[in-house]
Amino acid sequence: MRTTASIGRRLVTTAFVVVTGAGLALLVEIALAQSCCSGTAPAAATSGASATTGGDANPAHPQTTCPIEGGKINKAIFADYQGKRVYFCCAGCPEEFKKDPAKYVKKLEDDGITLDKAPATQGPQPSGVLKDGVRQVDYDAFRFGFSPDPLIVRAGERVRLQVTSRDVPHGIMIAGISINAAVSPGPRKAVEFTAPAKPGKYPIECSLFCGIGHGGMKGSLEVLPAKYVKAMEAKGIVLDRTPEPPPSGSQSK
Ligand SMILES: [Cu+2]
Repeated sequence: MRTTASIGRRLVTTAFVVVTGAGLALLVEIALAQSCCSGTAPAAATSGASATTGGDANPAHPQTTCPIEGGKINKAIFADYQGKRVYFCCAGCPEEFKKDPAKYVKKLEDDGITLDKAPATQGPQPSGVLKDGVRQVDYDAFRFGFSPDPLIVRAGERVRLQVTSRDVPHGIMIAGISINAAVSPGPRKAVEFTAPAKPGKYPIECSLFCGIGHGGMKGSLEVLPAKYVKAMEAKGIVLDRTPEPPPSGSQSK
């Protein structure tokens, strides 16, 4: 006798696909809900913020059907394309949509549908907080690793690590940057450097023998391309999760 316990379990996966072509940054956020068409997933509160900047002939109306399968949309399943949000009926639909998003968006809009605006999404987040133009990050060394890992900063910015060790003395050495700082348990100590102008991953190693796992004590510095940061900011996407307290609820430069 076989028993199949089917738990109504829903899993939402959010995948970011950032494609950067020549001068074209395309951000597609796909949210997949495994509760396919039988979807009992409660549709997110509909804040029908459909602006009416549409054409002349077609009276604008919000999206109600899936452009892929034609079913009733489930607002938990969507993809963002060029600032527009497209909803689907089934978990598999976003995959199909991704093959030619422009085609589906055009079709929807040709049908007089005003798509919801995609909310500003966030890409990879720089670590720590920005304070007086300096990125400040509490950075821990421990047997046998570093935290946060990766350490994420923007190209060319000034970085101040407030370092400490959770156990024994370590050393922080970052490839490509003339940094080799001793780190001891106790109060945090500031270690400053300017992030490389060249984006990419820079290995971080412990430079002080700290035990049997010393050789494997590695971390990485991830430098976000200035171009990427600019492109995100141009879209009104604020990359800092914890920016300086804004002067007045406005978005900065
Ligand atoms: Cu170490």
